[in-house]
Amino acid sequence: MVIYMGLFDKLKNILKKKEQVVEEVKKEYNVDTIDEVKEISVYDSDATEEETLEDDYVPDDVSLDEEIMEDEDDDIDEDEDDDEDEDDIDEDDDEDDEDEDEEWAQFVKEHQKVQEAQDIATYDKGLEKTRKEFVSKLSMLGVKYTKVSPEYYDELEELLINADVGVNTVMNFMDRLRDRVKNEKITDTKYLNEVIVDELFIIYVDNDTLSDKINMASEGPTVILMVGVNGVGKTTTIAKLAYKYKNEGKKVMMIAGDTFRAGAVKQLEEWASRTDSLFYGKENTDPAGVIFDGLVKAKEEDVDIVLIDTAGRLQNKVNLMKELEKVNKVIGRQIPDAPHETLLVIDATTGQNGISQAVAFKEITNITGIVLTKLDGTAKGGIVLAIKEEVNIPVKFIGLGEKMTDLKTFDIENYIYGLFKDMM
Ligand SMILES: Nc1nc2c(ncn2[C@@H]2O[C@H](COP(=O)(O)OP(=O)(O)OP(=O)(O)O)[C@@H](O)[C@H]2O)c(=O)[nH]1
Ligand SMILES: [Mg+2]
Repeated sequence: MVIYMGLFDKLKNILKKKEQVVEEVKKEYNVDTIDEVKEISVYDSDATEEETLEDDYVPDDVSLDEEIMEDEDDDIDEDEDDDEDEDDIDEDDDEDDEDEDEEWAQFVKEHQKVQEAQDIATYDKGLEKTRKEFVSKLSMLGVKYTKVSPEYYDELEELLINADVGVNTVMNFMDRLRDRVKNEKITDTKYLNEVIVDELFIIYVDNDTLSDKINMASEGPTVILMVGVNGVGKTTTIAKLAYKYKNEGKKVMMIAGDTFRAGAVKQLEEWASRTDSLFYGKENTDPAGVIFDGLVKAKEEDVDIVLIDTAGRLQNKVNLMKELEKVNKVIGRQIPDAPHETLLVIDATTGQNGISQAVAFKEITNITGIVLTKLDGTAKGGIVLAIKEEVNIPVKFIGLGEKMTDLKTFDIENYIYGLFKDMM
């Protein structure tokens, strides 16, 4: 039996440190909000973080395929030129590369702290609705009932369920809470709030076999397959991921495996061009075929990260399973061990429905991680905990807004900070 006493104090320290990072960066850059610092960071991409992810735009140019072909020709020309170059010019190139590497390393270091502050600020902002709803009500509850009572428990239970923590999770949680109240002889609800935060945190970190790391290929392209029902945010998440990996200096390609929905291919193509990623797609064809051809290209182009979009219809489970089986087979034939990740995208605003989707998808294909989108649009941020306990697949990314920079690696500490910072 593990005793978790004192965890709350540790959490408090973590939260204090987060606040410190934000304050330090604000001071360094002499700004009032971290948002203003964003202007200072430089990203090597056409798309700015201000760009939002509308899904209703009409792309002005359709023939990106041709562009990729042209790029390829350019590359070949360059290669030929290189061969003709003198040796010393090659060396100069190497030195230039080293300088560039050093510059890049410096840049990364300088911005690491800013990035951390930005991450914290994004969690803070993106979880505002949940914080306002859930946490402020929790505090109010402590004011309404100063002593623990059956009525207090009832209202607490309702609060948690409304925050989409999930019925089973809530039941287990309430049992543990009652035990602790009994064992630790807690009567004061103000102190109980600390125990609640403690226990919610434990739900997530307990039995910590879940890794939120993205499984990267040791060699060759890393293939990330995105699945999920209609409108959850698959395509825009691909755009955000492309933006993230481009900023990390990776060569990114998007493959349009959603060949059914009108406009889906063009939508992705537009995102490829905005994020300066390579693109492969054809409308009205078999997704597996497109993916096959796309992966050939990805290998030829020595791409680091391949992001594959898929159609989101779950009208028939058997069909979807067959489709995904076929897609997986094709991917595995092109690149052994791929897909390296199959990310299920869930819309947090759909609450328990999202949990059901996760359960259904888990049955038909090997989901390696979850992307929880639109957390900014809901007061039901407790869904993160429900996913952990009821689906047991790690949440790898969360969407906290519509900007390119609003997709964040899931970080339990930042999440706890975003939820409970006002309580500390
Ligand atoms: N507020 C907010 N909106 C988001 C987030 N992620 C995605 N969206 C919006 O959700 C809408 C649907 O996103 P898409 O990426 O087109 O969804 P999809 O899963 O590809 O949809 P289909 O291709 O129709 O299956 C868009 O308007 C996005 O801007 C998020 O984290 N926060
Ligand atoms: Mg889509």
